[in-house]
Amino acid sequence: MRHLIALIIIASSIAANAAQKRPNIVFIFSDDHAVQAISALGSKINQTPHIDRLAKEGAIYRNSFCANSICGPSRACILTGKHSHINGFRRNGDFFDGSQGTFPKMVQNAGYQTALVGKWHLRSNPTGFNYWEILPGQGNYYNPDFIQMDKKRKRYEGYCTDVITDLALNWLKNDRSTDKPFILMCQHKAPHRNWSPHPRHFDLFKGKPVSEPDSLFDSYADRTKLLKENEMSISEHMFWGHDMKFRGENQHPEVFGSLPNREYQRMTDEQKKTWDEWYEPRNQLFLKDLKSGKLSEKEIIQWKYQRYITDYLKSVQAVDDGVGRILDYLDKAGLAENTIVIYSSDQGFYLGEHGWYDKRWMYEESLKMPFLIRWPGVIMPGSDSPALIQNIDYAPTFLELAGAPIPSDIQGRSLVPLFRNGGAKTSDWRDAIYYAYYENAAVHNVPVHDGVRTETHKLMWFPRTREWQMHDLGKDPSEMKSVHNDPAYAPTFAALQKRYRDLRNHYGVNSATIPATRGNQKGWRERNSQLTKNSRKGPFDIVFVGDSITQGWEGRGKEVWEKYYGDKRALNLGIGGDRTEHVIWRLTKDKQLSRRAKIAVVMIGTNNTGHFDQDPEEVAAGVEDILGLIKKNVPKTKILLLGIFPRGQSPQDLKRLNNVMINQKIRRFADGERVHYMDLSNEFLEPDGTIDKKIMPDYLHLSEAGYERWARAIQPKLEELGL
Ligand code: SGN
Ligand code: CA
Repeated sequence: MRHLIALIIIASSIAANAAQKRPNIVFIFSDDHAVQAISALGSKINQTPHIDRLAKEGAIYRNSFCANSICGPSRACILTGKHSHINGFRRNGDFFDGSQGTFPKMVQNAGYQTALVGKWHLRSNPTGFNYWEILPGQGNYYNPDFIQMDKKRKRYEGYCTDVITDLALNWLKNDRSTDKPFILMCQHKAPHRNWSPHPRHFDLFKGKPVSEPDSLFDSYADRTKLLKENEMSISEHMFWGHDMKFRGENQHPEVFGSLPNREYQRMTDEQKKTWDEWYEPRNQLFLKDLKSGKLSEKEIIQWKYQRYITDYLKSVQAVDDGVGRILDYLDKAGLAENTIVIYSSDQGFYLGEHGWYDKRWMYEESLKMPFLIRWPGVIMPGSDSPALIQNIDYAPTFLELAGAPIPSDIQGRSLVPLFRNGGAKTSDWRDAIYYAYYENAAVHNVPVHDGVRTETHKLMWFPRTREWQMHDLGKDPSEMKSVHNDPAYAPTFAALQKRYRDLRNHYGVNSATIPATRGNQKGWRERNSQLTKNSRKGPFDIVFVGDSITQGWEGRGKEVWEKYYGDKRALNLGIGGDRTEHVIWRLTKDKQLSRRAKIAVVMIGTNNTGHFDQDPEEVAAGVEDILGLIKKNVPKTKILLLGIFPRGQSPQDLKRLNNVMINQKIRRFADGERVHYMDLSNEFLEPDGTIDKKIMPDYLHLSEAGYERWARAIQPKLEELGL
């Protein structure tokens, strides 16, 4: 009994201490470090003793996920606590709006010092940091340049992972003021492609080939047909110099892509010498075997895998060394006790699973993010949490730790209640996470998809092919066979679909408003760039914005266009098949309609109805965003918004009914000044509400007579608006 009381007193004094003194936070964050390459999380192929220390002295979160498995987006989710479609950074190459609410600014306001070193990759400069020093873009492994706070670049000779650790330690030791709590974000480039190790790790796997994952030779059967379109396979998408570290010209274009090793080009002569001494003899040996023809296709892939995985794991090793140095310093400086240390990485990575490197897909290996945390006195050493956590949770967690208020529009949840609960789920914790990947038409050719993951199952949706995919993670942890069609899983499938719909609602995901490119389709790509070019010729008297019905002014509507607009400066911005989200993309990304136009005629949305039976409310929001963009991009332009034309032969046509409802909503966007609205339905409908083929041959697109009616109907309004 006495012991118990003593324990309670100690425990409560630890808690009181923690409450009084706000903890420091060291957030060590790497790039592309998969959980399969952390020994504390079950790696079978490497040892990470220093990262493992966090697990021993703190907690691991096994069910830790990203919201969008790609670099910039993951970082934007972390900074804002919001999903990509809300924080606006959906794909690499987007520009992060650093004026929005981010946790660094908020903890700074709450009295924290904030520091950031290493990879950033959000294009805009960091905001909310007392000190920052970042890699430009992806950064380099050897002799990296860093952008300084005065925007100048500075080159550090040495190995990037070590340089970043040095800079972090230097700030801790020399630059911060000791009278305030701090958060330090130490963000490595490693082990990102092209996986360039430090010489001290060259011999790490000498004579010990790394074991291969079971799915290295995945045939991509029994899942979405889009799997086969990937361009991230070890068998086909490894580059001669860049990935495989051969020198000179690609001697085997039939086996390797051609791209030189740019890291090698950055090395000093001495670094090159050390590098060559290790790589060259091994390369020559392989090339000799390859030339002699004695290697089977399988053996070549196996060699590529070994080269890839060993370089990757060696790059990881330097990160682990860096974690060790930081933990040592915290011990020595007496900071360990009141400093929370977190290790994480922007997303996971394929280490040969499904035959891949890279990430992006919603499969476990890249959906997962490592999350290890040590918080002496609060988190029980050795805890292992099953709770589903996500990178949108980090911002609210940091805010709570700093004693700052958590804004109500943050979508993630603070993890602090879990930390205080021994990692066990609180009863109100989430039962599923939502994931969305948006990079259509990008490197590695992974399709847009989204989905949900519960503790036991995963559901994915591929809009391009309109395919569902579902996995029972207990029975099929490697996700080799979709069971969405299996009758035995019908109730689970229905439940997951409901969870998917509800979570999309919960997080405000409306694909009609999320800019989307169709750049993976050649025809679209070509027309789009043509339109972008045409739009530069402005100013215009009149511009038509829309889909195939608008594009048709160049087809069946050609002569009518000539008659009505031939003597005007008129521009057609219609692309067949476009939905609201594609027009939004065009108006933002390609800046179509950035030149002055007197009048913009907008008619869009029938494809949202036709392809997905999308909810009228959602489509209307897409139209509203388009109006907003035009208003913003081309001030003074008057907008003539047209109700979506009727479709389908009969008035009972379900898609037509959807359009009717959308029109009921969008008519309200007219303000009588900038935006004017007209519904032309009566021009195209017979008295009984049917459609005559003479007007719409396919009950969707207009005939020449149809275009005549369109032009005639809007002419008075156009004149009123100044045409
Ligand atoms: C680079 C890599 C890709 C990688 C992306 C995104 N190619 O483009 O393999 O998927 O970065 O990575 S490379 O030729 O530059 O190595 S991310 O981590 O920044 O999202
Ligand atoms: Ca990354």
